[in-house]
Amino acid sequence: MAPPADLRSWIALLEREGELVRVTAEVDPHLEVTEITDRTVKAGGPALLFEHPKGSSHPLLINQFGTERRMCLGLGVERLDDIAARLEDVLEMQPPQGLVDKVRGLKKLKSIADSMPQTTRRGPAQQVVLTGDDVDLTRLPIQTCWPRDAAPFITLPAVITKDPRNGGRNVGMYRMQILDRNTTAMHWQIHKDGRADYLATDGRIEVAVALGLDPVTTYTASAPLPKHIDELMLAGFLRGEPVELVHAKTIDLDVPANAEIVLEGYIEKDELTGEGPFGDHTGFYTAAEPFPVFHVTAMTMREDAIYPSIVVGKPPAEDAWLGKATERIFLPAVRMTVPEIVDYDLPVAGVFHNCCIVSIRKAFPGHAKKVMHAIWGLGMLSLTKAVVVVDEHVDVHDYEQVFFYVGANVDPARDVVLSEGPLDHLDHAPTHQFFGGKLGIDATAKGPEEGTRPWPEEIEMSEEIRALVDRRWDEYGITVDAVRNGTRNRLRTLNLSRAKRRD
Ligand SMILES: Cc1cc2nc3c(=O)[nH]c(=O)nc-3n(C[C@H](O)[C@H](O)[C@H](O)COP(=O)(O)O)c2cc1C
Ligand SMILES: [Mn+2]
Repeated sequence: MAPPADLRSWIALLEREGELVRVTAEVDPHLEVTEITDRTVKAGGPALLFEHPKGSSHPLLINQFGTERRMCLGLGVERLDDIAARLEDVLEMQPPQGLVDKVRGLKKLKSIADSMPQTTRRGPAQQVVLTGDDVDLTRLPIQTCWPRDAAPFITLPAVITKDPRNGGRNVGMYRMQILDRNTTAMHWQIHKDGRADYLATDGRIEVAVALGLDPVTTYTASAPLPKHIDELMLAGFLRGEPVELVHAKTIDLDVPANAEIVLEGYIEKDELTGEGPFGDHTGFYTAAEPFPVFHVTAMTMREDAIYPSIVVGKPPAEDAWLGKATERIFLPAVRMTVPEIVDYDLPVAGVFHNCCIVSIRKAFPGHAKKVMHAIWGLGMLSLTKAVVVVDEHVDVHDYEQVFFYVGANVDPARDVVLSEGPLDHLDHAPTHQFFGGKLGIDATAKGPEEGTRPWPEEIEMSEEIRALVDRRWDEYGITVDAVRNGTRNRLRTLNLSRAKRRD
């Protein structure tokens, strides 16, 4: 099934699938929406369309990505791993062998060529054009998420810039603190591409912010692509059709034609403002820090535009599934660089950068340590604070199993690596911001060259007896299903599923 073409068809799909509740009661975007959403997300509940947010005539959509099912619906796939398979196919293209191979190769190349964004003359995003004094961000139902937040924040934007050196486009998701009717802060963290575009500017950089996109394009704004890759190209590839762009009204940038709302404007190189505090996905308030000021020169929108939002906070929050989508979609790219990696898991409770569990096909002494250092050198994964390495047969998504091997296979004097490196901009734990300690735990089985005594054999029942018990099961009169299948009563992968069981 093709992913939805815009926010409206996405909302219609959610409604048809029983995945959306329209809230008709008047609700305050100041804290009240957060409390409702947080309870709904943690219970695995539906997307919410607040039709009458207090103080605004624009409806507010939230929790569109709050469950695995909705994340998959939004990306148009059955399972998140299906996307990885498609990407792997393209990434691992080999020179074609025969005619059939050539035709297949051409199809793949076409899928890449068709991913490039296309420009059109008109788009619904510009049905209404407000400039000058008519620009007024307070028309939008922008949430103040948490009690100590400095102001209302735009939380689900796709921020578009061009690299002043080569014109390459970048799209990223960066929170925006409302300063007044037509200015906001721009939270470009130190490791991000948006920040790099800004730093490469002499004076002024033009910026466009798209709000209310089709789910694929919204997702790609959060995807950690290398600097030179346009996020809109990934969006086109995932959608199976190009993203359509229209030229902005007051600046020289193209913006998604299907957006509900677009903010056009600019940032001056050295104009900074105090940004924060903001209750972020770390589960803590991030302290106030200087960030650039965004001046809005035009606000364009659809008639009856719908404003999209997201609440982050203590995990699990709605961003859990955006992160899980990235984990799954980027596995082939990770494997391209480190092919011995079988799978990896970034626990939601570890807010993605605090912990990475990785399974490897171990082939030589010290291999687990090699992989730790590879992770600490790989794109945004380099910010990972703790890496746990297990053998290929361990299911990295089964935390009980992982914990078993960490307990059973680790001699801390031999298997723990303490290192140093860059850390997430928002990590409050390190003594210095941006930089600090790294922890690696090698929970693989050790070989003789790694200086150990002979490693014992793991307990496994013989195939023969398992087959016998399968055959005879009914004779035993034990009726518990889980026991019959020999499956352990596993804790499910994500904390989200545990929350779901509460209802
Ligand atoms: C809901 C949400 C909010 C985010 N807020 C910020 C933010 O305020 N600042 C930031 O630098 N990154 C933020 N991120 C992460 C970036 O969107 C992500 O790192 C992305 O890859 C940045 O794009 P870039 O690599 O092209 O700069 C956020 C992600 C999500 C899902
Ligand atoms: Mn980027």
